[in-house]
Amino acid sequence: MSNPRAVALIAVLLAVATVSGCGSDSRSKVTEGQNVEVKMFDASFEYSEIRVPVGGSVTWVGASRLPHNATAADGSWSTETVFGSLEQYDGDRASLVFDRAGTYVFFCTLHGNAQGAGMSGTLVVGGG
Ligand SMILES: [Cu+2]
Repeated sequence: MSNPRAVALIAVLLAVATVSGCGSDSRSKVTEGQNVEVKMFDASFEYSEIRVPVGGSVTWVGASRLPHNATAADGSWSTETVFGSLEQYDGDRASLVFDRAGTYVFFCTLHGNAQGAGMSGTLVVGGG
């Protein structure tokens, strides 16, 4: 037996599920602005993609009981340079200003790696 209305409803539900799940996984969150703040949770950054203009800043905020940091995969910047340590705990803040356009993979040296696995993300400075 086949109920046409039930079949149509299921088709609609499948379409909604497909659209909402399309393109990026649930971890993919983007923030953009002149001065943005990014929390460092346990084993993930609040945003997986951060976009600032040239001259913009990112403030990295510890938001967990574990220590974290943000470090460029190419070694060009790290929260360590302003915070003095790779271990930012809950409430610890480190602000970096980015004066050079580029796309940087960043990661937490304690919970991710330079290949973009684990606790990591992408920073786009001056992206068009
Ligand atoms: Cu970490």
